[in-house]
Amino acid sequence: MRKKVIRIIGVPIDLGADRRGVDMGPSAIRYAGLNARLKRIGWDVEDYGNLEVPVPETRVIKDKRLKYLEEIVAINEHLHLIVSEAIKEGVIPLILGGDHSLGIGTLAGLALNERSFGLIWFDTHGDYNSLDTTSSGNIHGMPLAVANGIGAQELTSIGGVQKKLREENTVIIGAREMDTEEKEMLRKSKIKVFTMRDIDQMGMTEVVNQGIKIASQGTDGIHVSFDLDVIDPEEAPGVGTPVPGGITYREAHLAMELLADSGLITSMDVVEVNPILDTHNKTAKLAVGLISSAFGERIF
Ligand code: EXY
Ligand code: MN
Ligand code: MN
Ligand code: MN
Repeated sequence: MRKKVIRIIGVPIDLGADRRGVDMGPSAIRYAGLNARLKRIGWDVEDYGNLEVPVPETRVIKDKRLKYLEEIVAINEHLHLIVSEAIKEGVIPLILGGDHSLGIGTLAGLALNERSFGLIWFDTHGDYNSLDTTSSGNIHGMPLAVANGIGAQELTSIGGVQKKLREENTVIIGAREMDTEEKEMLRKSKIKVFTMRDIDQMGMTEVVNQGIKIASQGTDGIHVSFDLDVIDPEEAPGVGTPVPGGITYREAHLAMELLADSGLITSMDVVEVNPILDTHNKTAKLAVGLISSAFGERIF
């Protein structure tokens, strides 16, 4: 029986965010020893390398409400094909960011396949803004809305169908900062949002168990989208949009260990590691630890 293969795909994109530096996330995570760590826990690891990110020569912002739209469309068009190919070949795509606008291509690629997926989105933010609601114009604040068919046509049309995700199988965990209209839009959807208060009151075990139940109901597997800014900036300072009051190092590991126990993870992306804002590559090292926990590393 062929050992399960994890295919690492680097997407050094920083165009979806304001702060520069998150394009170095894939390198920082590789330098933190990702490949060797996954091999040590028994995985066959293929490294696809990095997608080409077209760095606009002049970095001209044509539309303030959709910054670097053309470049971000180009990258996510390419990414969705790579992700779809990985699923078709029966390997597990592990996408390293780069900012969360890459979630558009990942989810479009997953949706191209007949196997359905549930989605657990670990994030401080809702990433549910659209052309009409964004105040920053940063596309890393939009990927979940885009995957639900909401937003600029250039983004929602990547990968053909408009809606990539199933709202009733989609969960956000760790929310603690959302824009007003974004909140309204999310409330109108069937997406389940577990805020930091829910985690405080219910505990991470209960939240993740409920999240797994929702994401696995009638689906063939779970995609985990892990935005490092969900973790408290004291423990993960190297992120583009740090917000105090996040989940702890241990809560993050517990969540990944519970997901590993479920055996339901079929793909994962890990985003928003920004080494410039980090100390001693601490955030990338934490990302490697969390990925290892998600793929079965055991404490004992
Ligand atoms: N909601 C704010 C915006 O839309 O600009 C902040 C978004 C941050 C998004 C990061 C990826 O999680
Ligand atoms: Mn995000
Ligand atoms: Mn975020
Ligand atoms: Mn982010």
